[in-house]
Amino acid sequence: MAFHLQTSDPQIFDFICQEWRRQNEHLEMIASENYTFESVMEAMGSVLTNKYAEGYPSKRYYGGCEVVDKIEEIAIERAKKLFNCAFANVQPHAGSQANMTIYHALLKPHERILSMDLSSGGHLTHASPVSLTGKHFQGFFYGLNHEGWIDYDEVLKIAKIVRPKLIVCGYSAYPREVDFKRFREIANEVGALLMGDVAHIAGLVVAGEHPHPFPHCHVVSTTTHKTLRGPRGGLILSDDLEVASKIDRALFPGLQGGPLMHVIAAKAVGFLENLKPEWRDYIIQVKRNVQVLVKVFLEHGFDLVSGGSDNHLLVMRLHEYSGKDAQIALDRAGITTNKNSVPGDTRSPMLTSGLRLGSAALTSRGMQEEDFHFIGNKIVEVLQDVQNSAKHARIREEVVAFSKRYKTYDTPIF
Ligand code: DSN
Repeated sequence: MAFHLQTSDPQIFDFICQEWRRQNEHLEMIASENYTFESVMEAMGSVLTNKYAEGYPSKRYYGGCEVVDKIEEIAIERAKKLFNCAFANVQPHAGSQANMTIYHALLKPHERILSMDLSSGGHLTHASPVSLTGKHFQGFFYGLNHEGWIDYDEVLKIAKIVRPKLIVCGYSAYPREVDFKRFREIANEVGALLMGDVAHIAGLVVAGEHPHPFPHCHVVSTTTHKTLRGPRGGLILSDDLEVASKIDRALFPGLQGGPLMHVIAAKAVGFLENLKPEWRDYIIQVKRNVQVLVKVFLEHGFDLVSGGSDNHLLVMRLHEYSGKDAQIALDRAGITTNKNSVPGDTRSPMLTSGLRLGSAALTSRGMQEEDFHFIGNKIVEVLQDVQNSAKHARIREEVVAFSKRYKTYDTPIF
């Protein structure tokens, strides 16, 4: 197939081909990444990118929005059906914007947010001091107990002292289930609103494979690309219509300008996939595949935060070498992961003492338990000899040969 890009900008075309090859040949184990559907990429690469549509369906600031209005309405309806709630805003460009919108809608400047600290698995936009969210609002934090679990009594104790306006639950690196009901009880006890950031677990939630944030959360944010496997983007959901109208105004005109209609169409396409009965089969496989990794790592004496996993990811606590060393060694072997801080980490965020691994992307390529057994053992071989580049290069040959057996996409672009 000939592509316009190939002749108009061969340099960028070549880099896209290189990245396509990388995605085919490597084992993608970053817990927040996935291989989206071809249909999603087709919608994203469409003429919809040309259209400005500031506002909301039937209330736009531009003419010619009759088609994109229908697309956004479909995306909203599918999101509401998927999450079984009364309101969805499909316009956030990313999860960060979704979170900022929620704070902008529901809090006044400098009001208090209580969330999990970064090193325990929280997110920058959960009022971390280095994020705008931590400068405009006051962030207070809870962590994990020594075994790596949320201690809900401890959260309540902190909430009683802090008296936050908003409590955030839902994380970037927490391998266990979130008890939204318990969080709501805590929020009620201190008169706080409860926000669920389900970016990592959204695919599991809609499959019925993780407890649901509704009816417990007042508002929920998510990304659409991680375990949902849709396009890169954000989404805000609520069952409370008072919260909903504040969210719409806070997002536009409060925070964003023109919505990305090509991405909104792609979100709709992704949601349709998530609504299919086979979505649950995929998520069940994602969870089974993580369990294989847990078993292999525990058998080889590795230290896992909380001792295991209930979801799509696990976090390994490293002792003799850093997360950075582990990530680099695995990169050399063709296995893509990310270093991650762990509770009580004494190394800097650039080094860390942890490694986060997820199974969603490789499960999308069709890999199953026996494949994850092979992968787990390759990871062990690398980590048992983290400085041995020659050994990593040999493992890389095996990994590339193995990886090529599982298709990603037929063509580098559409
Ligand atoms: N970058 C995402 C992750 O890796 O979890 C969070 O924003």
